[in-house]
Amino acid sequence: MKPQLEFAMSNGRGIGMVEGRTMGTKGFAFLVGTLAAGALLSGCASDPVRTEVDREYDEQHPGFMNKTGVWFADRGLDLVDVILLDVQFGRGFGVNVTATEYLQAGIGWWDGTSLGGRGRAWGMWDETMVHRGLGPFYWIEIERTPTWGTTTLWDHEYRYTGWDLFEENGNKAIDHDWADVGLSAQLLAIGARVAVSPIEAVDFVAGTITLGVVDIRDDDTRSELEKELREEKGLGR
Ligand SMILES: [Ca+2]
Repeated sequence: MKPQLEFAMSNGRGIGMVEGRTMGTKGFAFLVGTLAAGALLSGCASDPVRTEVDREYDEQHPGFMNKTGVWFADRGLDLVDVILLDVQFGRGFGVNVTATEYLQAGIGWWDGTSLGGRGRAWGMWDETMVHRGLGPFYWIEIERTPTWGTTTLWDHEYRYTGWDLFEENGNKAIDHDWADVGLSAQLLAIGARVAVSPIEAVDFVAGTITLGVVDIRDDDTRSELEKELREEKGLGR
């Protein structure tokens, strides 16, 4: 400020005028700065949950090594998610062949206990199931109650009656995703089921090649944290 005034005086101009112009420039710069900061802040404020997710994720997994560990764990779980496999004990009969929900064939009635895994969820669950159909017209009546296993298995409590094709997608508890390929068979007291999920395979590959940026199934550590926070704040997704 002072050197400018001296320069102005040495040029024989009025101090007030130069001072006014100087202040004016500064005022303009201040205004632009304020507007820019405001725009930046309002940009962040448009999704406060995301900011909080970043903060909490950093707090829970500080440093490069921790984040790398989480990334490997997420990829492992994504890979496990590709396979659904269980053995069944109970009563009934049935057979089903699935090559996506658009191409199925089968019939059955079953009431029993399953032991195995539904992706990253492992343990035992009771299941009753009535199913029959051909092609895309496949009717299912299913009720599943987890009884013992990993905590993730408790997300798989499920009940649905209707066309298999019209099941809600994106929910891991459902009978299967539209793209699943697999088969199951039950006879008298025992049964087995095996299926693979191409969608989970795509999720694994996408998470691997994008270093975890893309999470199609919304099931990585960071996505789960975001879901938790949104639920806490009642914002849903
Ligand atoms: Ca994933």
